[in-house]
Amino acid sequence: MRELHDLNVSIAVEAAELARARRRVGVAVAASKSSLVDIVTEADREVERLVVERLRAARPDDGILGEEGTSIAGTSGLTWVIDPIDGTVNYLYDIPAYAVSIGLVEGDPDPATWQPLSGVVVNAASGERFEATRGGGATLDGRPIRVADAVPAATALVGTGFGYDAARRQRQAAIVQELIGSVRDIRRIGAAALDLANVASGRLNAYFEIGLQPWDFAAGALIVEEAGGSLHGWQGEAPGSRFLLAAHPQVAAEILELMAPLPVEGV
Ligand code: LIP
Repeated sequence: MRELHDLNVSIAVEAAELARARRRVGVAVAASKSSLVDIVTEADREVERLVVERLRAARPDDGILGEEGTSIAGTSGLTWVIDPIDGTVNYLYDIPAYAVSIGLVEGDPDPATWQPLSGVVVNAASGERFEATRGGGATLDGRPIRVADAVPAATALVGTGFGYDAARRQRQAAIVQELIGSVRDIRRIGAAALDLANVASGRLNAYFEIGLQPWDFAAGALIVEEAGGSLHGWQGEAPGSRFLLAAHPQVAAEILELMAPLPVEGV
């Protein structure tokens, strides 16, 4: 396990350096995906290519799932789940909140069944490195991290996010409108991997989002759990695209209660 995790860390750090170097010389939109505002840059693709190349060389029998299209079935029973640049819109606007996120899971890259083993999230702008191994705890730049102590929801700082479809964003905003009066405040940081890292390091009391993809949270979810936090899906389901909440277990219970009457299913 140590060897696999060290491989994850070294590749994520190298990938973050590439993303940072490309950011320095300027970034352009290469294409849009699910909507006009769901953009991909050439750097997203280049960073994914680098990560895949390194993994294929070191671990030819493993599977790989990447946001920018990589989908390789493995024979080893292990799968790497990659978001080459999470927070791509921040990256385009040079807002220093974008990250390389690499998770290693046992089983298929399906959040309902996978067993996360190793997770690394590197903020490519600041260089901060969040990491965890199953049962090994979570660290930031090598120092142990823990979720913040439990607080009442009324004083909880809550992160969230919005999708690339305008109508969906309006439905997501309606959920936030219902919740915002019952918590300290809302933060929209723009990168799920960093939102999860912020929960794990006590910079947020909670984070929830509807509509995430497996690569957005494959690494960050393990980092939250290993920092003493809990992950929740909607109405007892596994955390996933339909709904994901991360927080200290007590804070999560209160926020789930607050959100129970809200039209989350329809988002
Ligand atoms: C982003 C997520 C973020 C979400 C954005 C987008 P991307 O991922 O990290 O939480 O709100 O809509 O999905 O597209 O930058 O990799």
